[in-house]
Amino acid sequence: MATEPTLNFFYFPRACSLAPHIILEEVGLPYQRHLVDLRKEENLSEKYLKLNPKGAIPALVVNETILTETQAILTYLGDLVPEKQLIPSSRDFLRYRAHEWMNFMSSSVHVYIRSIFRPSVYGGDDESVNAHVAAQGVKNLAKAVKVVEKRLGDNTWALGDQFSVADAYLFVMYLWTTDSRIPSVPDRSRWDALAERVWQRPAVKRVVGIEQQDRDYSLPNHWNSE
Ligand SMILES: N[C@@H](CCC(=O)N[C@@H](CS)C(=O)NCC(=O)O)C(=O)O
Repeated sequence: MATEPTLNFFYFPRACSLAPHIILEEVGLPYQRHLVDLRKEENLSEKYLKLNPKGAIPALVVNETILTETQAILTYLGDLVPEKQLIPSSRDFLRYRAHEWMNFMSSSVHVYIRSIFRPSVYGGDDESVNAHVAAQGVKNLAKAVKVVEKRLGDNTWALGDQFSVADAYLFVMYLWTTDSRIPSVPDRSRWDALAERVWQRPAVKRVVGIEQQDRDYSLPNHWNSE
């Protein structure tokens, strides 16, 4: 491999940044992690906004250049170490399937769950409007869950037989679906099984352990969290 890039990663525990955090550990190259505490609105600090005007995590600084958006970071990291086969090459149609999954996670599932967790992002200050936004979010999520179940089919991983960046993303969105703020979610036994397989990976247990030191978050009870 050519000279390894210097990687600085900005994250918050159990946020969407968990997906690239997992892949950074899977990749195995050195990187520096930087907690951006969303509870303290550190993402809106002058210093962070100078780095990332979007005021969001994740962000990955590659040498001197910032890359944002979970899907873009996952793609970059997967391509960084092709021998790990974390994302198929452009000669393989499955690469586009990986993008299909990742884009569905970022543009639909994440957005629906955000509308439940933080309806004011869409509804503003009006409580009754926000109640409608959240209720619609639950309905939208239910439809998306059914799509995920159908598309997973009998596959071991999102792309078939090989773990990929798409699975890391599906893992995080699955964790969010287990949050008590979501009143109901349809049966998602295939997604559940996939998330549990992701959880069994040593890199994933390592990252979750690291993140839980910053902010304790719960995992599904039936997972063996030894
Ligand atoms: N489209 C972006 C969304 C990033 C995003 O919304 N990140 C959340 C955490 S999951 C965040 O930083 N929120 C802070 C805020 O909106 O104030 C991506 O996929 O990376």
